[in-house]
Amino acid sequence: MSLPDFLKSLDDLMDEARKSLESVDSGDALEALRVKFVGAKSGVLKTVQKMMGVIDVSDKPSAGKRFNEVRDAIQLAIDQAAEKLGGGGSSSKSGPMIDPTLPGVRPSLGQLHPITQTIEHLKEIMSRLGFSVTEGPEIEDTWHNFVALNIPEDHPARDPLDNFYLATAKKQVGGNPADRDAMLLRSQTSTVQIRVMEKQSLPLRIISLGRVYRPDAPDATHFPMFHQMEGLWVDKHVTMAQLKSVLRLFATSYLGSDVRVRFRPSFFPFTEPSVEVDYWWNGQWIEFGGAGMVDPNVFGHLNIDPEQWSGFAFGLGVERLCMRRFGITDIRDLYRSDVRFLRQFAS
Ligand code: FA5
Repeated sequence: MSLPDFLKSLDDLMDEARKSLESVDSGDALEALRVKFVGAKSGVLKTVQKMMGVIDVSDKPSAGKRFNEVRDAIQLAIDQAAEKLGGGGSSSKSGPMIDPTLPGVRPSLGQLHPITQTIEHLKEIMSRLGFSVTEGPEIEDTWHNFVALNIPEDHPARDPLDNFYLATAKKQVGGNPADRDAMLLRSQTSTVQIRVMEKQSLPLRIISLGRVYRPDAPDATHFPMFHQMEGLWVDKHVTMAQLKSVLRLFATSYLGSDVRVRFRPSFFPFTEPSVEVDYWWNGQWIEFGGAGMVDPNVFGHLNIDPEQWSGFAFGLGVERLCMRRFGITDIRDLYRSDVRFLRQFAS
């Protein structure tokens, strides 16, 4: 075949493809044209390409160049026709056309865990009562977790069976978990009371929310890792009456004005007097925290004069508050990571 004949058949092919593609009016018809012109096995372009085999060697470069131009132009015309019909061009040649009248697929959005929602809510209530938020480390030394909190070395609360001492830290200090320098996962957020009084000047009014760890057997109301909200108010003339007012105000803001709260005499080494705080739920009293007036011995550890300053502190269980608000009856459900359960508590 001569070069002029070959170029003429390419031009004819281009004209034919353009005309048919201009008037195409459905996805099926377009697909038929695509197969006809550029189909990999028996498309017309394929047949024309084979004809190049009989062209003179010296004419091959010009024939090949024109062939490529025509192939690209036809492909472009196919893509533009697909675009006009609402399809996605060459990438969706064999796929279904989009039907814009169908309802969309709703994307699945994440949401905050009920505990995170509770923490945010508690912060918001307490900041309205004038408390600022502070943080402390989850890995603590025995000074902040026990000694400064007036928990002596022989106190059962320091027992290795009741705490998560860290093996690496124990090794560093010679294997004695009661050692002042031993490290452990903090068993209460009261550690933050000490850290704040070490650093900040008085008066102060803070809360701190975070994880604490105890080797408690899991049941409906206990988990080995849980959260507490610690509160501390130190000023001149802070009284037990203020402590009770703040906790009542907190409880009514969080649980509603019909909540029943009671204070029971109790004992904590770092507060004197001490109380336990309960709310009424599902026909029984549930303990949600401990509280009391800061013990003068704690002030003594921090060189704060108890004759001049007084304070109250409280530590509340965040899970118990969360469960009460969301109607969750088993704390373990919060940590099963079952999205079907967690999705019920959309923020
Ligand atoms: C304390 O941890 C004291 N630090 C509270 C405190 C702070 C007293 C400041 C005085 C002044 P207690 O061990 O009772 O106290 O724990 C406080 C609350 O944490 C409990 O009332 C309960 O709501 C919650 N809690 C305790 N253990 C668990 C557990 N294993 N799982 C879930 N919540 C728990």
